[in-house]
Amino acid sequence: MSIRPILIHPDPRLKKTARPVPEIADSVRKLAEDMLETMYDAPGIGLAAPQVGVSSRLLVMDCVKEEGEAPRPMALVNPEVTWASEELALHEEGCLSIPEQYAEIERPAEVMVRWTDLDGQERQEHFTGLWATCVQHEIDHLDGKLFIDYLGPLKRQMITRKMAKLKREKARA
Ligand code: K2U
Ligand code: ZN
Repeated sequence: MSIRPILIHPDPRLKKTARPVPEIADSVRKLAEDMLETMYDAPGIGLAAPQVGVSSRLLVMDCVKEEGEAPRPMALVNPEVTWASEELALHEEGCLSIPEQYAEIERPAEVMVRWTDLDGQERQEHFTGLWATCVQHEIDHLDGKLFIDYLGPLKRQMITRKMAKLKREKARA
């Protein structure tokens, strides 16, 4: 298991549409394992492969936040939203690729997602609450979309400039 560096916006690799995973090889299981370790270390409750520089349709998440509740690490390969509720929900979102920036984002409150798990089994689950927000945030990453893309152009530009400055300062350090 290894912790992988997380790409920081702006980065063209975060804007690419990721390619479907052709088969569940051991390399995919290893990547998912590394992504979960990287996510817990961040800490975060979700992580998509493009965020660690791999342009493949794989995401991990564990949105269990209650202390004492057993963690529920999930790895979704080639995930697809097959149904989304009309009802919308507003949630404050952040992103491990856009550190320290948060905004209220509106998304369908509930989604049905179909994916292949690491055993190669087809799965389908109905997500609500924070799980629904998170899985939609992660699937957006697979399509090269960031939560700031839902903001107005001025706010998005301000955040992008702030991140670019942060990266320049880090590069100088
Ligand atoms: O994709 C990522 O960057 C991981 C996000 C996922 C996420 C963002 C917004 C809402 C739900 C999930 C990170 O977990 S950011 C840290 C975080 C943790 C809890 C709630 C919001 C943000
Ligand atoms: Zn994110």
